[in-house]
Parts: sequence; structure tokens; C-alpha cells
Amino acid sequence: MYHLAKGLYRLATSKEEYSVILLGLDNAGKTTFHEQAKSLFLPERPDPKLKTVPTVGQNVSTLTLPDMYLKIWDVGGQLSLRKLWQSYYSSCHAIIFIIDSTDIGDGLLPLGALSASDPAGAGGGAGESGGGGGSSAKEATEGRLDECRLVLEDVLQNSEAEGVPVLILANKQDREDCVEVVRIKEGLVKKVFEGEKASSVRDSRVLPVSALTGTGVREAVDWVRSRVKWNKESRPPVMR
Ligand SMILES: Nc1nc2c(ncn2[C@@H]2O[C@H](COP(=O)(O)OP(=O)(O)OP(=O)(O)O)[C@@H](O)[C@H]2O)c(=O)[nH]1
Ligand SMILES: [Mg+2]
Repeated sequence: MYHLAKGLYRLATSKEEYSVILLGLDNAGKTTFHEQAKSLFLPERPDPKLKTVPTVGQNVSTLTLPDMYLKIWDVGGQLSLRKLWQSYYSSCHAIIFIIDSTDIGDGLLPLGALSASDPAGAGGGAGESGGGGGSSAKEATEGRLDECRLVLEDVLQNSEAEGVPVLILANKQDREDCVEVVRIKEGLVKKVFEGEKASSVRDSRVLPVSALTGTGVREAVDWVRSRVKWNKESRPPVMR
């Protein structure tokens, strides 16, 4: 009887738990984003710790959303730590890849040269067909555009991450020297997604954020929340 009651109680109180991993180059803003997400979604609403230090190892927290627990894994982005990322792929339900919009140089296409298909620059899947392209995008000489592209390609090509929804955040949009989200989307993200294996179908999106001010953080979490549910047959949640 006790076990039956305990089982029923568990059933009534348990929730689905999904995991999301924060990836991106060192200094992109992963830990800052994590801190803002905690301050928005943890019941005690802690003040975000906005003075961060480079992450060595991992920071983990579990957000309690109305319909799920969302476990956030914030890992280090330094070169020597990136090889550890792959150990998270098989158990994650979504990936948030954070780009420092002030550190990808000036090699992306100017705004006027981009397709008019998505003037806001933030809508639609990252893998939609469309404009961008052109040899000038290859001429990035400053910033970490090439490094960022290679690292993102590497994440997408990993078979253990196949089909996992990917949210790309163009971070640091509060800074005057940031590259606009539309240029990042057309000149970097779309190209990487177009190069993805044709067999790999996944949900993706590019959103502008400022992890420091918190702008766009709630929208980012909401996107992840909806996509992990849509993808739950492929990647079932854990019940907690
Ligand atoms: N202006 C501005 N600065 C930001 C933003 N997000 C992060 N930063 C700053 O960027 C620096 C690095 O931020 P972190 O969150 O520690 O970066 P990280 O991606 O966790 O770095 P690693 O742990 O080394 O991989 C810090 O000085 C942050 O204050 C943002 O949206 N705007
Ligand atoms: Mg960090």
C-alpha cells in the first residue's frame, strides 16, 4: 500500500527534465547567460553574478519551468576544454551556441548585400535557403570569425548531436561595436548549416541577445523549451 501511494505521489508530482548545453568560444558570454537565466527562472530569483571568470569545468543548474525542469550545463569554451564538450552530446536535448558579436571581425557581408528575405534577421531557421554568400565573406581578417565557424561546424557534424535543436545567440548586442544579427545569420550561420549533412534535420534559430543586460534571455529559454518538447520522441526527457 505504501509503495502504491508513493508511486502515485511520484506520478502526480514528477516532471519531465530536459538538458541544454551552452557552447561557444571562450569569452562568448555563456556563464553570463547562465546567470541571467537563473535569475529569471529560479524560484528564489538570485541576483545574477555578472562578474564572471573563465569557466574551467562546468556550472550546472536546474530551472523550474511550469511544464518541465530545464537543466543547464555551462561549460568552458577555452580551446583546451572544447574536447570535453562531446561527452555532453548524447544526453543533451538542445544546444545553445553563443557567439560574441563583437569578436567576429569585419569580414561578414555589409547589410546592403544581404538578401531581403529576412530583414529583421532574427526569424526562421538558421538552415533556410537564401542569400548571403559571396567571396567577400571569406576575407575575414580580424576577430575570431573563422575559429567560430569551425567550432560550430564541428558541433553540428558530431553524430551524437544529430537532430538536436540548436539555438544560436548573437550575444553582446548591447555593445556599439557589435555585428548585427542579420549579418551573423546570413554570413556565418546559414553557411555552416547549409554545409551540414543533408540527412541531418534539426530545428534551429538565430536570436539577438545581451546576456549582460538580460535582453532576449527569456525568449531564448522559451525557444528551447518549445523545441525540446517537439523533439521529445527522438530525445525523450528524464522523469524527475
Ligand atoms: N557588453 C557585454 N558583455 C558581455 C555580455 N555577455 C558577456 N559579456 C562579458 O564577456 C566576458 C566573458 O563572459 P563569460 O560569460 O564569462 O564568457 P564565457 O563564454 O562563459 O567564457 P568561458 O567560460 O571562458 O568559456 C565578461 O567580461 C562578460 O561580462 C553581453 O551581452 N554584453
Ligand atoms: Mg564561462
